[in-house]
Amino acid sequence: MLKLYGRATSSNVQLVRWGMAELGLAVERLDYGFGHASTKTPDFLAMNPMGLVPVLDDNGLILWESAAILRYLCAEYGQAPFWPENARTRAPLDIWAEWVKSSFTPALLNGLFYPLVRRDPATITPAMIAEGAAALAPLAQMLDARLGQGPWMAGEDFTFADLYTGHLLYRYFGLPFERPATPNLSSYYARLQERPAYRDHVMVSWEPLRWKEPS
Ligand SMILES: N[C@@H](CCC(=O)N[C@@H](CS)C(=O)NCC(=O)O)C(=O)O
Repeated sequence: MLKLYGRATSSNVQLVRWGMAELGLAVERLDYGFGHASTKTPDFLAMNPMGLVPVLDDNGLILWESAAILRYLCAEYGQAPFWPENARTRAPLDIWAEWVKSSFTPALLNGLFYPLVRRDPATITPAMIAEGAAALAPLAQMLDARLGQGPWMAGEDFTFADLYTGHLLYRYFGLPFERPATPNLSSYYARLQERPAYRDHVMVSWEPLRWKEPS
């Protein structure tokens, strides 16, 4: 059986775990990372020299980096239209997968999630949050424009691109900051929440990650 190392509260683990559920794959998930088993042991570092989750073990094939893991799972176990075989069909969708990882994710996590959840609130000012929100707004508007009437990133078909795009929206819509009006993105998020796998594996409370006064 596939083994996934990583805590359920990690957005990168959520991306992979949700993908596995959409692909109908059985998996044993092991709690590693913040608040759980250490990722800095020699055994773990031998799997992922970065000492981060997620790590996938597929029958001895060890993979790390969530985006690469998910692409592997789609290529190995997925089929069209979820994972288009034709490179010319897949590449325009893959742009969005890459863009979410390289642009939307750091803007959301570094600009808002860490300051609002993971850092000492005494060190955070309203101006910092406003700056984070202003940097993220045009990116959310790009997604809104791409989605149009949807229903999905590819149009009619739910594809791998929806995993990359959708997995951070629970944080995007759940954090307390000012968002621009994005009607297409809002209705897309409502549609995602109708998927049991999204509710089970992405809509996971981040409260265990909240900053605590050192004891
Ligand atoms: N680029 C990596 C980032 C992995 C990453 O930053 N993982 C975080 C959790 S989201 C982690 O392992 N944090 C340390 C910990 O939980 O102990 C990926 O996409 O897999």
